[in-house]
Amino acid sequence: MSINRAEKICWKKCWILNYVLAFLLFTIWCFSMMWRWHPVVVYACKEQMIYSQPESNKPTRSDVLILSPWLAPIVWNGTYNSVILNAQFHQRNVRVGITVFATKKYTIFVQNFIDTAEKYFMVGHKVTYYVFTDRVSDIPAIDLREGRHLVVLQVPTYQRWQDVSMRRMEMIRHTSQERFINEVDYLVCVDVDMIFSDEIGVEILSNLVGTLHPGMFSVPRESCTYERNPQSEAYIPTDDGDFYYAGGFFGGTIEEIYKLTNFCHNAMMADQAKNIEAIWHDESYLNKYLLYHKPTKILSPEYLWDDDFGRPDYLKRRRFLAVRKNHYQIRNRR
Ligand code: 4GW
Ligand code: MN
Repeated sequence: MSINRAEKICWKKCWILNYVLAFLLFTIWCFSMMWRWHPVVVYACKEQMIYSQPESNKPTRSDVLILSPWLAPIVWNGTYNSVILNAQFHQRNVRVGITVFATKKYTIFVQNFIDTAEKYFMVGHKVTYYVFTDRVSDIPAIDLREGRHLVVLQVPTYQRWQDVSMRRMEMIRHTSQERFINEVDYLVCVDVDMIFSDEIGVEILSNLVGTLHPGMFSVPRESCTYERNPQSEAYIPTDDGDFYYAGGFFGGTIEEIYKLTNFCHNAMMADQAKNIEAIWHDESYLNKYLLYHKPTKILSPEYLWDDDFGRPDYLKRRRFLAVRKNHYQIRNRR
């Protein structure tokens, strides 16, 4: 072989090597781009979240109880991380229903209730508002964010206001079987004379949820305004009771809400047959139920506050606030 030919082969080899090298570099670059931009890879990235590590020797709150004696969390600001919780509930594609009753003049509360809920309630999750009313045409059309719906359901008018409040249990029970079970995973049942004024998210979701009444916070059990008549189905003896739960905010899975509302409605009907009505109506029956069927999560008064109770130190956020109402105007006239 002549020297010239050997040189030619050597050059050829070099070119091939260069091509192989360039190809390798290009492949590495492609992979690095894919890692950043490819949707599948991006999705995988999402699974890795950036958040501060929980510190095993540092309690999140030391001024309030954050765990019940049956190990149900009591939800306070500072005790949970929304980044983690949102990712967990998004993974499950969870659907949340929220029920409110607005009969007679209480329809005036609906607009503000929904407007503020759009800003603060379960943002980024699937939400259905169920508005129960006897005045369907009074319910305004409201612009909702993506993934959120409004369902208006016609209900009868009850003359006595106590019946308006108490019959909510019967109607929630009925609708649980009829539609909630097919449409949502969790239900949140609240008063309508309220506005959202700070975030309320998936931290409140659990099998069975009760809320600490802002006016009965840390009151000894014997002073709680439970029903004390032993003849009533809502009766709670003075040496019994854990917390006093508010009638204006409870929740849970549809199955648990069905059981709760079924108990409360049946107990009310049994009392009615004996000509008895518990002292705080549906709230008294709710307290009886939650005493013997312990909630799996308890919401602090951040989740149901009334400024009439002031601004105590332990209250870092006011998430859901009672609207001051003109009782005479709102209740007494048609
Ligand atoms: C007295 O005349 C009334 S009317 C007391 C309650 C009434 C009422 C209540 C009403 O006419 N229409 C109505 O839809 N409700 C629902 O029951 C509404 O969802 C309201 O939030 C819930 C409980 O009543 P409330 O908010 O007046 O009770 P408090 O003052 O204890 O939060
Ligand atoms: Mn209310």
